[in-house]
Amino acid sequence: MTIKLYCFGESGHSYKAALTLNLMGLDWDAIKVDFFAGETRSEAYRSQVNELGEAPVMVDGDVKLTQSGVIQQYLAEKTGKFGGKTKEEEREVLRWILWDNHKLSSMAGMTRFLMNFLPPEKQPAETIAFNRGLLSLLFLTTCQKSKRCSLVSKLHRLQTKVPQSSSQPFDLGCKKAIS
Ligand SMILES: N[C@@H](CCC(=O)N[C@@H](CS)C(=O)NCC(=O)O)C(=O)O
Repeated sequence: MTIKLYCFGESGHSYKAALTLNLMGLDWDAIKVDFFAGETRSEAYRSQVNELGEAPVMVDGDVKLTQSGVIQQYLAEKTGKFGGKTKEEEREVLRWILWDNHKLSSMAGMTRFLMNFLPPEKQPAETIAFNRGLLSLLFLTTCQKSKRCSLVSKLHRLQTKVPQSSSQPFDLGCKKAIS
């Protein structure tokens, strides 16, 4: 059965879940959430999709999950990819998922939105500059710890840059990540 992901292209957390699905080679469909028309705040969305009123939400048969980090963990278990082979490695993966969710994704997602989806005259230049400075430090830390600088800097570029034209909300961005 094809996995479904409730998501929208402007959402950094949705992007992260979509990227994970693509990197794991899974078949999935995007269900576009009309965030800017207030869909996530609607009674229907909160009662049927996610009581927290957030995206992404992943549905795999009977399994419905919210929180991008939990979605990543579930997909790692399902595919046996990227989740670690020993308990120690699993804990290390969880440690980075928690760090990412707290420190990195929210900042990267918000900056990606401000830089790419607001009209130029509405972009808050000072906030963007501040966020980018902080993100550079966070990516530098990640880079030094993981010793995988080229992958980390590639992800940095991808997280804040969005393709200008794409028929599918996530196609271009995600496919570029693995090319
Ligand atoms: N910690 C959550 C954050 C999800 C989140 O904040 N999603 C945003 C879109 S990027 C959202 O739906 N916000 C709606 C709201 O907070 O009302 C995750 O990792 O999935």
